[in-house]
Amino acid sequence: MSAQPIGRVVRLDAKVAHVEVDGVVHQCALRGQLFEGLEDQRAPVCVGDWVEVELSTTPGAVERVLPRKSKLSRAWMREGAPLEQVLVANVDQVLLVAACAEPRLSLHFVDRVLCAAELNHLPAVIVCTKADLAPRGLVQEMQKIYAVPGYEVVAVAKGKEEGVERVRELLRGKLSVVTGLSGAGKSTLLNRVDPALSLKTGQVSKKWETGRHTTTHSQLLRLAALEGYVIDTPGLRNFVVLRDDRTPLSHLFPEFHRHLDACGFADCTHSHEPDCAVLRAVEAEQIPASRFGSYQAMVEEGI
Ligand SMILES: Nc1nc2c(ncn2[C@@H]2O[C@H](COP(=O)(O)OP(=O)(O)OP(=O)(O)O)[C@@H](O)[C@H]2O)c(=O)[nH]1
Ligand SMILES: [Mg+2]
Ligand SMILES: [Zn+2]
Repeated sequence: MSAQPIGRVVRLDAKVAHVEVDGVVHQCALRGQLFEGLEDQRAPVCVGDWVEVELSTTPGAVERVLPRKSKLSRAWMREGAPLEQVLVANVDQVLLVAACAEPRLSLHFVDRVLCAAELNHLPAVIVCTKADLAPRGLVQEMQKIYAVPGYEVVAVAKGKEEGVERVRELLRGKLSVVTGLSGAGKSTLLNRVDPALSLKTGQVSKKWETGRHTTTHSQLLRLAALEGYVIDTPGLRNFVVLRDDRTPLSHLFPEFHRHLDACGFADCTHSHEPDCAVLRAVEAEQIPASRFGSYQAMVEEGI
């Protein structure tokens, strides 16, 4: 029996996976067997997946998804029980694009995406776009906050090349996913990194201060000059971290780690307990207040 060809999913429409095999993209249906035993999953395949395909039929078909090296997922709420929505698979890092303004910067959103990256052991970098629209001191404040857990913050401003060049360096030789709120400037940033991409970009609604979901599907793109790949994704509206039972939320905040052993109770939730080393560190400004605020909000969410 000859081995089935293997390719990578570069785009996914409702029921069709675009799979690149040896440089050629084939449209493939999803076999029913792929859905078996995946009741806790929103979909069996995502962009970035390596898959076995059958190409002798028309259309071709995805037969099997190969084990994932990494993934970035979130909770997809349906009838109360969260499903896992794997946004992308097999990426090396997360580029989290957060606009300084239009749409307004949400540190809660930033921290949730960072937690999802931590959960999947993916390195993450924050790119603060629209630095030209930023209130004074905002970029410096972001850099100060995220230096504590150890995330790099790159600022990108209209008309300035500096940050874009740093982003190119970060993307070189890797497969990266670019994610963030709609209208944050993900596609604009990628066009600046490599103008040959010619991605569609959109306006931010003045009334609602939200993007308009200009990018409608995830797409894996090659950065020829950088020998790398990126996945441009549709903007998210919100982000709920899908937690596993083995990882306490506090473990997803790197700057909490060195304090955890010093709490009075072994099962301290770092919310109300006396003798809590995390709370002490927040008071001593060793843990940024905004990070602790995000932690508390996620604890209250209780998913
Ligand atoms: N002033 C300023 N505007 C920017 C910057 N980056 C992006 N924009 C504008 O922000 C708007 C949205 O940009 P997009 O690149 O379409 O945003 P996106 O994140 O891809 O949005 P979705 O595809 O909807 O998720 C466009 O009008 C861009 O021109 C920037 O650094 N400065
Ligand atoms: Mg876009
Ligand atoms: Zn504690």
